[in-house]
Amino acid sequence: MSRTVEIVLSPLLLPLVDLKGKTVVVIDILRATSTICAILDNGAKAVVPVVSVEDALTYTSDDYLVAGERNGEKAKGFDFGNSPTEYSHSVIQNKQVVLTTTNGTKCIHASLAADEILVGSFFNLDVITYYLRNSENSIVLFCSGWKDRVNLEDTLFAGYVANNLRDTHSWDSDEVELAIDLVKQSQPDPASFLKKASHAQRFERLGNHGDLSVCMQFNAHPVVVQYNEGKLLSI
Ligand code: 3SL
Repeated sequence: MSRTVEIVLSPLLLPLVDLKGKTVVVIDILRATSTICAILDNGAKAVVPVVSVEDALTYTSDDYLVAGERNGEKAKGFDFGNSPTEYSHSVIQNKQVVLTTTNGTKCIHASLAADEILVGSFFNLDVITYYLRNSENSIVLFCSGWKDRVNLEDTLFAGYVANNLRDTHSWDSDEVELAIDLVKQSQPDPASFLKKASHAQRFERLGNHGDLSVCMQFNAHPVVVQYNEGKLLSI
């Protein structure tokens, strides 16, 4: 049977898509899924995505680091925030990172009906493309957006992935066409293109001048990240 690609541009649109038997790639470029790739590539054993700050704070053993943000800022009582730059090898080696974020970790939990859940970011673009090309499943690229609104950076990444699957997958979807057009518009410098994104502007207001360009480092953390029984693991 032929394999298809769909793009979900906002969590509000997820109910329109049947996830059964499919692979979902959750995308939150700024910054949850970028940070997850960095954490696992830098030597953590696992990331445990949880929905609420309260759930995260129940992980009190020394094996766990509790991390994440609300509205872009480190949540109260947490060890770490949600910047990929915080997670060096020496800090997280052999630890499990319990992570809750405003949008990204919620979308991982919203995808549980799928056959498989993966995490996508520019950090793992090539390896995830390779993995998806060789998978038997049809694919749903699920953009986390910002509080149910569509955003540029997740749509752009979905466009990159869909474009890379042209030879192996088909689509009948204006969302896919739109996302691929965005890739064309973003050339030759997609990181600069994203400076106008609302979340990039939010970072500026919060004094975060670095994470946009960090999260746009293509293939800097080449890990395939899969959700398995409550944990995200590098496979
Ligand atoms: O919404 C999320 O999941 C976060 O990635 C948002 S932030 O970039 O950490 O502000």
